Amino acid sequence: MSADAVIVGAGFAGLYALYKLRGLGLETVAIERGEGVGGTWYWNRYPGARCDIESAYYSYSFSDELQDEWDWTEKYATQPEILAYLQHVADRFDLVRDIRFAEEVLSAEYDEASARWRVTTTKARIDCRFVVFATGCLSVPKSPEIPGLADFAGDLLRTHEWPTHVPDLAGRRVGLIGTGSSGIQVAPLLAEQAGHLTVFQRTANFSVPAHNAPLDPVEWARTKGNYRALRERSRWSASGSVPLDIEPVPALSVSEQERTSRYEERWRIGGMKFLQVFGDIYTDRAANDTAADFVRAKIADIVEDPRVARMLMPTDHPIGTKRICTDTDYYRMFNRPDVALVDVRDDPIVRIDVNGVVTDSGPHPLDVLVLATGFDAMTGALLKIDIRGRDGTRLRDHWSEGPVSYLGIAISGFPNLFMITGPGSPSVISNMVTSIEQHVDWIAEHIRFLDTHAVAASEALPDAELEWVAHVRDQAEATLYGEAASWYVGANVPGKPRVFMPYVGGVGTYRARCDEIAAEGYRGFALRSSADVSP
Ligand code: NA7
Repeated sequence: MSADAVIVGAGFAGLYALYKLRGLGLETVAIERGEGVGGTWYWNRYPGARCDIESAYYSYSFSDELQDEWDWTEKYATQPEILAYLQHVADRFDLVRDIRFAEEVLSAEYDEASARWRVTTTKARIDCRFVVFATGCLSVPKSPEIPGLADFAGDLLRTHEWPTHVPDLAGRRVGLIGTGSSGIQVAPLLAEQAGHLTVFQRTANFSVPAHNAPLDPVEWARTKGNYRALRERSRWSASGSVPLDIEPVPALSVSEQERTSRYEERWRIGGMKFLQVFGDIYTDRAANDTAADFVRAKIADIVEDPRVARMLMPTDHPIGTKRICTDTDYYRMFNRPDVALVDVRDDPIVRIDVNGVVTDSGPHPLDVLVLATGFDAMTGALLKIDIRGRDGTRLRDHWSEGPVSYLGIAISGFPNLFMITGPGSPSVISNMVTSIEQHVDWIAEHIRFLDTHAVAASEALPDAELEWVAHVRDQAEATLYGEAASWYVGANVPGKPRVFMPYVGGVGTYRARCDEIAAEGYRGFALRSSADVSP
C-alpha cells in the first residue's frame, strides 16, 4: 500500500501528528504497537501511575474547543484519566480510522531515486514520502540484567506492562526492584495491599511530595478562563509549563533563613517546581547542595528509623540531575512494620531464583516480584527499528557513538524523516505535551513549505547537525547534569554511548531557534527539487 506519510506511534505525539498531517491534506497512516491509543499511558497501568506535571498543562492546547470541553478531576491526573482523555481526542477528531493497531514497524528504508520510504511492519509494506517517528522517549523497557529472572516461580509484574488482571496481593510477600518515578509511585500502593513489601534500592532518588488533590472548581474555572494566555506563557517558558511567579534569584543570594522558608513553602505546595525556586540550582553546586540538604533533612524528619532514613538519602548526584520524583507518602511508607528496604549497593543482588531475590546477605523469599527498572530512553525505540537512509546508511551506524540530529527533529542522511521529541530536543526535560505540539507544528509547516516550493526531499546537512550536537553538548556542560549517571546520558543501559541527549537550553529558547531556522527558509537543510526525482 502507499501513503503520503506514515507515523509510528499513536500516543500524544502520534495522535497530534496524524491530526495535523491529515489537516495538510496528506494521506496519513499511523502504526501503533498497542491495541489502543495512548502510548506511554496505554502501557504503564500500574497502581499509582500518574503524570508528574499538572493536568492543566499536560494536555493539548491546539484546539480551543477540546480545551474548553475537557475537565480534569485532579491536580495530577492518573493514568486511567489521561488514557480516557487520549481516547476522547482520538474519537473527537476521528483519528482512529487511520490508525493500524497491534502492528509494529520493523524497518524503514529510503529509496534515493524515488525519494520515498518503504516502511515494513509486522503486517504490511507501506510506500510513503514522509516518515514521522512518534515512538516516545520512554517506551522500550530496559532489562534489569539480573541472572535467574526467568526461574522465579511467583508472579512477575512489570510496571511498563501491568496486566489487566492483577493477582491478589493480600497477605503476600512482594518485592520491588527500582526506585525511579515508577517505583516510587507504585511502592506505597503495593505496601497497602501486600502482606509484606521489600524495596530493593540501587540508587536513592530525590522525591518531593506531589500533594495531589481534586482540582478546586474555583481555581480550575480561573485557569480555564485564562487558558490561552497561560498556554502561551508555557510555550515560551523554560520547562513548557507555566513557571512560578517569583524572581529566580541565586540560592546563596538570600539568607539561610529566607532560603529555608522558600524551600518550606515549595515543599508544602509540592511538585517538580520545587527546584524552580532559585535560578541556579542546575548550574551551581553550592546552590544545588542547599536544595539537596533540605530534602535530605526532610527524609530524616519523616523516616523514623535513622538507618533507613540514611539509606534513602541520595548522595551520589546533585538534586534534579536525575529526574526528580514526585510521590504520595513514599518516605512515610518506610515507617510501616511490613515494609523493608534493602540497599543493593551494600548488599548486592546476586541472582533471582525460584523463591525470590538472593542478595549477598541471603535469600529474600517472595510471592510477587515487581520490576520498575526503567527504559532504554530516547534512542531505544528508534534503534529497535532497522532504519536505513540514503545509500543504505543504517541509523544504528550513524548513531554508533550516540545520537546526532539537527534540532532533535531531522537526521543527516535520512531525508524526509522526522522525529518528534527526538534526542537533541528539550523532550524529557520539558512538559512533553508542549514540546510535542511545538515539534508537530514545526514539522507540518516544514512539509507545507516543501510542497509549496516543489521540494521532493528535505535533509539535514551534516554541518548543521554537527553544529547542533555541539550546541546541545555546550548547553549541558554549562549545567550540573553531567554529574549524574542518569538515563539522560544513557548510563542505565550497559554499553550505551554516554552522550547527554536532551536539550537543556529551555523550551522557549529552543522554540525561538526552530522558528528562526524556518524563517530563514530552513537553514541547515538540503532541499532537493521535485524535478530531480524520477516519477
Ligand atoms: P528509572 O527512573 O530509570 O528508574 C529505574 C530504577 O530501576 C532505578 O532506580 C534504577 O536504579 C533501578 N534499576 C535498574 N536496573 C536495576 C537492577 N539491575 N538492580 C537494581 N535496580 C535497578 O525508570 P522509571 O520507570 O522509574 O521512570 C522513568 C521516567 O518515567 C521518569 O523519569 C518519568 O519521566 C516517567 P539506578 O538509578 O539505575 O541505579
